[in-house]
Order: sequence, then C-alpha cells, then structure tokens
Amino acid sequence: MRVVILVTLFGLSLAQHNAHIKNGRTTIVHLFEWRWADIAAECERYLGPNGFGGVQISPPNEHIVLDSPWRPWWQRYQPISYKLCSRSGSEDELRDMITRCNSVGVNVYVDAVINHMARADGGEGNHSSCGSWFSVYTMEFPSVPYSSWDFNDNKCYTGSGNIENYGDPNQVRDCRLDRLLDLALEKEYVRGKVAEYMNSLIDMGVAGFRVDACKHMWPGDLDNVFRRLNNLSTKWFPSGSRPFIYQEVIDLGGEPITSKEYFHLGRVTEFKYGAKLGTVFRKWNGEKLCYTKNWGEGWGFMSDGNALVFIDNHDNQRGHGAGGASIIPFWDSRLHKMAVGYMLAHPYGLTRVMSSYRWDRYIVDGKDQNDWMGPPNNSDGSTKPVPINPDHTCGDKWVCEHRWRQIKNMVIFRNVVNGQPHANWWDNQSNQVAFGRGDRGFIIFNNDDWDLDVILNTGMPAGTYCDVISGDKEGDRCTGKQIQVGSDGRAHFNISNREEDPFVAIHAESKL
Ligand code: 5J7
Ligand code: CA
Repeated sequence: MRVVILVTLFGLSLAQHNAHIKNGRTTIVHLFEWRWADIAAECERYLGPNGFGGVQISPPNEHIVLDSPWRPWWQRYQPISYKLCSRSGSEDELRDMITRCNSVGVNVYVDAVINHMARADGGEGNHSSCGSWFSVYTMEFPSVPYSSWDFNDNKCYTGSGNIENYGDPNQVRDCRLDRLLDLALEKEYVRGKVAEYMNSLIDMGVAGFRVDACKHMWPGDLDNVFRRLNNLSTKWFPSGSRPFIYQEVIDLGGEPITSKEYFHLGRVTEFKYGAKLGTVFRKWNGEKLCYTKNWGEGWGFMSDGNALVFIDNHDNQRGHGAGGASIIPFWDSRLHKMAVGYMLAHPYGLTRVMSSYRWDRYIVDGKDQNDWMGPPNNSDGSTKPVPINPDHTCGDKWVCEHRWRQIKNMVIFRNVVNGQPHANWWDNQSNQVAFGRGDRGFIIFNNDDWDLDVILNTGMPAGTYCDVISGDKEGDRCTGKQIQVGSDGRAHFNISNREEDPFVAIHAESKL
C-alpha cells in the first residue's frame, strides 16, 4: 500500500515537469509585456507556423499602477487582485488569446505572482489596472479579498520587516522581499485564493505556470497549492494532464536555499546557464568555448529533466538581477544570436527564448538609470501594439528576437533534432567548436579572432544543405551559404571571424 502511494505521489509531481508541448515542438518564447491581442495574432501568424511550442505571458492579474517611476515594468509584479485585467488587456482578450494560441498548437504559460502583493510604499486608492481600491497601509485588498491577517508580518523577526540576510531561510520566506507585502501561504484561506486564481486560468486553457519568486516561498506551501490545481482542460490536453510548473529560483550558489528543494514540484529556472554561457562567449575569466564540451550537468547545473534554461530574462537583461554583467541580452546582438543558437542546438534543458522591447539606455557608473522603463507606450500610458514591418521585423521599439532569422531557424533546428544525442564534437582547443545531434543536425561556431577553415565529420547523410544562419531554404535553393556533405559524412566549413554571424547550422529539413 505504502509503495503504491509513493509511486502515485512521485508520478503526480513528475507530471508537473511535462510542458505538454504539442507536435514535436520544443521551445517557449517569453513575449514580455505584450498585449493579449498581439499575442493572439502572433500565435496565428508566426509562432504556430514557425514551430514555437509555447508562450510565456506577463502576469494577467490586476496590478498596481505607479507614477514614480512612471509605469515601470515591475508594476506587473505588484498584484492588487486576481481579477484578470492588466495593462496587457481584459479578461475577454485574455480568453480569446488563450483559445487562439491553443488552436494553432501553441501553449500558454502564465507568470504567477503569488508570494506577495504590492509594495509597502504603494499607497492607497484606486491606482490599479482594473481600478480596484486597496491600501498597503492597512494591508487591505478587498477585491481578493485579503486583509492584514493574510500577511506574514507576525512570522518575520527582522528589525525592518524586510529580508535582511539571505543566509537565513526563515527570513527569506517569511519577511518582505524589498517591502513587498508577503502573503501567508501557510494559511488555508490564502492557499485557497491562490489556487482559485490559478484554476481560473487552467480552466481557460493555459498549460502551466512560471511561478515568480519561489525562493521566497516554502516548498511545502507550494506543494499544497499545486496539489489543489485542476488538471488541464480536456478541450486542449489529454485527460489527466497536470499543469506544467516552472519555478523561478535564483540559485547561483552561495546561499542556503537551493534549487533542489523545489525539484519535486516542477522544473526550476537554471540561472547559472545564461551567466556561464555569457562568460564563455565574452571570453571572460579565461573561459573558452572549447570548455563547453561537457556543457550541462558537467558544468554543475541541475539535472536535465529539472532545468528551464535561457540566455537572458526580463530581469537580468537590464543588468538588474542574477548573473550581472556577463548576461548577453539583445543589445549585444551578435553574441546574443550565437549564445541562443548554442542553447537551442544543445540537448540540455527546456529552452526559453526572450522577446524584449528597447528602452532608452542611460548608463552612469555602470548602472542603467532607465532599467525601470515599461513597454513602448502611448502618452496615456497604454501599451502600444506590436506593428509588423514588411520584412517581418517588429516596429515601435519591440525587438522580437524570436523573429530574428538566426533565432527562428534555430528554434526549428531544435525541433528537427529533438531526441537525438549530442555527437561528433570537435574543437580547436580555443573558441571554435562544432557538434551534431545524431544524424539530424550539425552546428559550428567561430568565436576566435581568426578564420575557421576545417573539414569535419558531421554525421549527416550526404547532400547539399542550406545553412540556416546566413539564410533560409527556399524551395530548391538556399538564400545563404550551402554546405556539401559527402558520402562519408564529411563537410568543409569556412567561417571568417569578421562575418556578421560567425556560425553555421544545417539540419535534416534544410537539405535541398
Ligand atoms: C528576488 C530574488 O530572490 C533575487 O535573487 C533577485 O535578484 C531579485 C528578486 C526580486 O524579485 C522580485 C519579484 C517580484 O515579483 C517583484 C519584485 O519587486 C521583486 C524584486 O524587487 C526583487 O529584487 C530586486 O532586485 C534585487 C537585485 C535587489 O536586491 C532587490 O532589493 C530588489 O531591488 C528593488 O527593485 C530595488 O531595491 C527597488 O528600488 C526597486 O524599486 C525594485 C524594482 O522591482 C524590481 O526590480 C523587480 C524585480 C523582479 C525580479 C524578478 O526576478 C522577477 O521575477 C520579477 C521582478
Ligand atoms: Ca514569502
């Protein structure tokens, strides 16, 4: 009997590691701060047709509206209620978007902010995205409703009421994260409200959640909440499917709270991945690309089946959060394409691609004074739509990294090589490396300051392949480079270090 229960519980939690991605797709894109109407259109016109598996959306619930700084991105991380109206749109627009994305096989993952409500300096009144009244002074959020009983202050023993020492797990979980009013998730009532919110989204058809700030919540409390979650909607998913859970835990080492406390609950963000790969591609600290021969667990990362990996996220792309200056955001576009390309070619982890907006960077003494800026907006503060240019790029400061040819084609590459082993490694003992994925794909990088000219075994069937970095396969021709693979699987590669994109990738479906 005991054994049966254990197996059942284990099976239940493991299920929350499954992203339920459809049609052999593999990658999630974070459309940071996009409006629901734009996401719906993007699913239909781009994400579905180009093999993206899912989209992570900004928090859909009611949030504070801040005047100072003006409408920053982080206001989305200060909940006021679980009403589904945010600066990305209304509940109806959200529902329409979820349906339309599901209809083209693109899953929706919701950013769930459940550790806290607004900040203690957030005032009171109706300055919120649906106009709900709240007071941070009395800790009242009547639209949930939460009152002062639902917060943790009685359990926090620091002088300030805030987290003062990350070396003490009790205060990291029970005190305020930088003055954010900390929810008492051990309370039946709070657990019920949070689960009700998440279930309303599951019933609308979402496939799972990116859970914000998990380091600041007890794994036992999260387990309780997650067990209350419904199975996914059978309109879109097989019956009995558990919601996919990926937990934001910033663990770069050096703190008592670690990622592995959360593995049994779902996947966990591997922040070491982008921080380390950034160091490698920037060639800092004597790092070389050839050292990534054992990339993944060999670098001390969490096990493959637990990892959600990314080059940058909405926080650390601003030089704000974890990883610091080594992170490679879209501003460093040449390196960004290479690092994302490497990630998507490599079998480790479930991959997430960032899609950002530009802001007016203004760096003083290494700190960006404008790291707070919210999305492109109209003068009334409303978020601008994402216009699509004739060349398929995005306008109005929307960066749309996921539409960059090199990144879009590597998302397809990952789908084509899905399940194939890392194979045929080659390196020059410096920053030129190559590897394949079984006999389905092959990629080669030149991040040295000199040219690459080499003949390598690709492991691929003979033929002429289009390089999907310098161009596309269009009908029976390549718009970029062509690579000839001989009957022995060998091919000649020549990559100048001065090229716009000093890497080449071929796969089974880029063959002429
Ligand atoms: C939590 C961590 O465990 C951590 O390791 C980290 O680097 C950052 C945070 C963190 O998470 C948040 C989650 C939220 O949902 C909302 C939040 O406001 C935060 C948050 O503030 C936060 O920490 C900020 O960044 C750290 C590097 C600082 O040490 C913190 O003090 C805090 O910085 C504060 O940011 C500034 O002190 C304050 O002046 C400013 O107004 C405030 C702006 O808010 C944010 O920067 C939000 C960050 C955020 C980070 C996330 O990872 C995330 O998923 C969502 C939001
Ligand atoms: Ca907490």
